[in-house]
Amino acid sequence: MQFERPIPSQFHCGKYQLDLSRAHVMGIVNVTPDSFSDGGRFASTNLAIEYAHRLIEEGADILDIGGESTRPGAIPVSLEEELDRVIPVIQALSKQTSVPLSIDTYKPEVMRLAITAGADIVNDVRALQEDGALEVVAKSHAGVCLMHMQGNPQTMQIDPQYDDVIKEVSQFLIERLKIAEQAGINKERILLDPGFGFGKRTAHNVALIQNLDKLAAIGQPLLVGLSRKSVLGAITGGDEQQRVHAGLAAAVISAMKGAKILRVHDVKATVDALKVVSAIQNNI
Ligand code: 8Y4
Repeated sequence: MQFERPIPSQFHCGKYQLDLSRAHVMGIVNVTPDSFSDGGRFASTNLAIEYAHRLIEEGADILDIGGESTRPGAIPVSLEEELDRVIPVIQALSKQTSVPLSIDTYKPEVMRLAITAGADIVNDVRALQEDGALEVVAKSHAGVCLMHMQGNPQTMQIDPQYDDVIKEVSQFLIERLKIAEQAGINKERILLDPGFGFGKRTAHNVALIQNLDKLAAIGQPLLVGLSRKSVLGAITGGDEQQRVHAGLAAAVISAMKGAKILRVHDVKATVDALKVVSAIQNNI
């Protein structure tokens, strides 16, 4: 029996070109006062930078830097606050490191200033639907991840409904891909993401994992974020800290169904697990 045939692909993002013949690990760096210290801006900036270096040592291929939580029900932060959180971190890391840096934001002004500060990828849970977002990315050389979400982070988990979740998610992603290309963003710069947990019930998330190969067949590299998410808790019964092993299973299944970038908290464990996938997929 043979595994899913890999689509050879390169991902162009800023000053980097990633060879996606193996799955890559995107490590999550949250720059929020609550996830770090209460010792003021300087302290949280330095803690985020230190944490980023640790993830690189653990084998992260990409770092995803975010200043606003997109968890269900999370409180939005102002543009100024978001910029104050993420820009100094991106500026420092782009000088200190040689891994692509991703900015997790839906705000065009954050995208623009992050790219100027050295960000290579825009990770947008709103798939460039905010006014001006397409133009900011089109004018740059940054890569972009277009993610599916039903509703908005405040209300998306209240009562998600689909007739056919696979069809609806793929139609949305195909439409946003077309619009991004028409705006002048080259295919080589575009990742697609089903957006696990973003306006989806457990059954929707499970159906999307089962059918990830159908989304991969759209032809763009897939980014998958399942790390520590509630679907894993629904399956195993664990709280967030107890979802690491479940997350590894999900990362391995995703990679075997064609996902090219795994957005994770637990970098070292995921890097090891994906080495096994790569060895099997490439007959090593
Ligand atoms: C426990 C831990 C429970 C984390 C929920 C969460 C994705 C993403 C997020 C994703 C892309 C999160 C910014 C939500 N998820 N970006 N961002 N894809 N592209 N929740 O799946 O991690 S934040």
